[in-house]
Amino acid sequence: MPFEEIKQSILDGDVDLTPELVRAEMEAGTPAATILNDVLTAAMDEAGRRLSSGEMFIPEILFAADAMKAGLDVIRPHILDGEEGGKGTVVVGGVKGDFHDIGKTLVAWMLEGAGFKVVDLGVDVATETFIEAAREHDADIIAMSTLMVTTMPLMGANIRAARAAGIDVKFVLGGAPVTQSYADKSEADGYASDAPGAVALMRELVG
Ligand code: B12
Repeated sequence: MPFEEIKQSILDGDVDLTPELVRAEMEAGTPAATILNDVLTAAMDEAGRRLSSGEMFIPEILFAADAMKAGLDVIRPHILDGEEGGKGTVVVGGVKGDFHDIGKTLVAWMLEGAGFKVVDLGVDVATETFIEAAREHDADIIAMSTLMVTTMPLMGANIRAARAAGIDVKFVLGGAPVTQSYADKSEADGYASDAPGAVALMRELVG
């Protein structure tokens, strides 16, 4: 079963075999979105499960993340939907103290593919950096990502700080622990649970 083989190569942290297998799967006609959701993301979910259960440790998770990114590189040109309609500038970043970058990067890529101008600040982004970048690039949206409950409150704090600084942008939140109800409580303008949802929401917000 090729899907299982690709997942295994990610869990093994094999940065050479993973892109090779993903390329073969693409050539066999499997849609990029299927590979993204059912294989690459599923493999990272399994890595997370194994991390929680003590079957995998942080260094192995890092290798798995690198293998997943090598697979993502192969499908990157195919997950950009190229549809018209993305307009506006989005500043994207992971909040201070959070180094998880895969989901945030995927969101940034898909926004770019949808026609948005994207300023990707990376991860571990300080409040002032979000604010300065939004000013400098005259952004329409600040999109923040976090994967940890410990750093999640920073999202609300960043929104309050940016509004207090007089920044006129919309705020979109995302990342595994984030929920619509947290976004509402933080007075964000929106939340999406995945990258395609992020694109649809931001199209609506700048529409
Ligand atoms: C890979 C990984 C790592 C790697 C990160 C490598 C990298 N370059 O990113 C490393 C090894 C560095 C790491 C470190 C740690 N990790 Co870690 N990690 C993961 C893991 C296994 C996978 C994350 C991932 O990449 N998923 C795949 C991507 C595609 O999914 P995603 O990020 O959720 O993104 C999607 C959506 O959420 C959404 N999205 C994401 N961002 C945004 C933004 C916007 C605006 C929108 C709209 C949408 C959106 O769209 C994305 C695409 O569909 C998760 C477990 C899991 N299943 O999530 C744990 C996990 C997130 N890590 C965890 C923890 C605790 C840590 C550590 C503290 C170590 C530890 N003690 O376990 C450190 C913290 C380091 C730090 N300060 O940041 C916990 C967090 C628990 C919690 N809820 O608070 C998790 C859940 C594991 C667990 N079960 O305990 N980790």
